[in-house]
Amino acid sequence: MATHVKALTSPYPGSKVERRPVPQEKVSWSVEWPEYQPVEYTAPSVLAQPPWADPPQSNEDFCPKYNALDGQVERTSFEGTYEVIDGWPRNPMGRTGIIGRGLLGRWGPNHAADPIITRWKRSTAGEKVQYSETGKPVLQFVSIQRKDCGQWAIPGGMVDPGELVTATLRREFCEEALNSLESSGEEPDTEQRIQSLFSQEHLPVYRGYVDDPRNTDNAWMETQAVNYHDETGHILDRLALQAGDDAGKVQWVDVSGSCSLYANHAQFLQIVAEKRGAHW
Ligand code: RP5
Ligand code: MG
Ligand code: MG
Repeated sequence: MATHVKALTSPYPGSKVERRPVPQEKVSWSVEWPEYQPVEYTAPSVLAQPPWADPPQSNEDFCPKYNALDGQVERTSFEGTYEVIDGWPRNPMGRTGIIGRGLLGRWGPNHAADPIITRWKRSTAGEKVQYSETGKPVLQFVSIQRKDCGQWAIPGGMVDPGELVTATLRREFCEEALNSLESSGEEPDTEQRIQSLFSQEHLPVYRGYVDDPRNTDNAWMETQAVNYHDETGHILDRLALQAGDDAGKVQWVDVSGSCSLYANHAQFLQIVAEKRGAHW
């Protein structure tokens, strides 16, 4: 990804804050722009210092180790070494029109994981459905509707400090698409089905910067997107999808070039479609 687009949109999510407009040709830090005056914004929910957020830079006890594993917090970037100017980490993709952290908890990279769960679209007779013009089979993926913005997305979430990414992928899918946080009496074979889905050979899809609308000059999203595919459809056919946590709705969605999704999630799905020889 060369640059960001959604990370330049206003108002900033969950607020009335307008970003300083940044023309595409001035996004890169290598372009001199002495008049650049970004607005500062860190959401009240972050300033309240919940456990998932760093303290303010002004806190004397806060000595983050940037570009390193800082205790349990991963502060390295998939995009290489990022600059830290006067103690402020700098977005590796360039200017966003906002300084501070916005809605993000961490200064620098905020690491997430995106589980892309797929199956083939099938007719009622069980045949794979092919797209008429290309003759390619059609993939479906589990999509959630985010409560924060109403956009459809991959059911991803933040990697907790010290958590293995494989655990985040599974946990977020269960929380957002199966409502594991609230479901009481689980079907006896649910656990077994989840286990077999996530223990299969998986396809690494993407690692790096996310063009997330919450990004700022000093805090940004990065992710690892991984595809777990149910080739026969028999693992997932009896898993009841139920939205939970920060997801308001969940459903199977056909993978295609007309998918309009949160951040740059559609790009991740395009990679999956290409690697699996599916319609896009
Ligand atoms: C996106 O935000 C990532 O790709 C991931 O899907 C998501 C993680 O944030 P939350 O869903 O926890 O808000 O940038
Ligand atoms: Mg979540
Ligand atoms: Mg989420």
